[in-house]
Amino acid sequence: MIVFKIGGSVITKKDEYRTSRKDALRQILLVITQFPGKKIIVHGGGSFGHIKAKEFELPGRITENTRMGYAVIHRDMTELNQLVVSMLIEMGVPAVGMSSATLGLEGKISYDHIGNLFSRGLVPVLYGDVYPMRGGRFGIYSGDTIVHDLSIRYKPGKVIFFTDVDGIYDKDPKTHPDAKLLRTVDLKPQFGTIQNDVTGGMGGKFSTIQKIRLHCKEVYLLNGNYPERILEKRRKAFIGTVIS
Ligand code: ATP
Ligand code: IP8
Repeated sequence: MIVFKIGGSVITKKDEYRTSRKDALRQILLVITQFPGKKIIVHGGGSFGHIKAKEFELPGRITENTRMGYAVIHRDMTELNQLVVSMLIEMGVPAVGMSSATLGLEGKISYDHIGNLFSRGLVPVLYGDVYPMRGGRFGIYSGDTIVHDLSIRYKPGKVIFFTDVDGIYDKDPKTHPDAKLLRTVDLKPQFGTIQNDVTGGMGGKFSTIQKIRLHCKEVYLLNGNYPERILEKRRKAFIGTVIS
């Protein structure tokens, strides 16, 4: 089984509210469909999630403001999910969207439901979303955390992350032109903060990947603007980061 995480940084314009990058998304999905066998697809929020989360101060306590934020973000994330699902269906994939807004109060996905879809040959498409927490709060369940939970449950052979950069660099490549792509990570990189991101950006992703790694053989990070790079069979020629 392979788990794919399609980053909001590549399928949306992260600083333009609710703006998708349909061509990039289509190219990524075309590559994903070339992988035989069982797969689960997860996508992030980009400008459909993070901008309003910041504006409405989510995650946070339940107030009139966060209640409205919850509704807006769930609507927007569902819209992005439907775009992903519709493209997959047009490609002949029996994809089914599933929100983490239906999570239990502990913030855990219903694996039973995923398993039921899975065992019937359907392809679940999950996404980062808001969810109700215990203790009078609303939470945000990041797509990266979903990938972690799925990894614990399914122990995938590979986990593949697509973002808008070539992989993990020694420092943020957007602000440091001399940043070096790390083919594998054996030092602690520096991570830049991202303005429109409430779930930790690449630094948060890196910590989650360390945990994912305990449950799967290989984690790949590559640029979703060049998704075909993942099809390169020779490990040395692959442009991206591999953590194994
Ligand atoms: P989303 O959470 O919306 O799904 P994503 O998972 O696609 O987004 P981001 O969380 O936006 O991705 O992280 C990608 C960004 O991380 C890049 O645009 C890059 O500028 C930034 N970044 C910061 N530090 C680093 C680093 N050391 N190596 C690589 N990218 C970095
Ligand atoms: O983009 C969070 O998921 P992520 C989505 O994978 C929201 O971190 C709602 C901000």
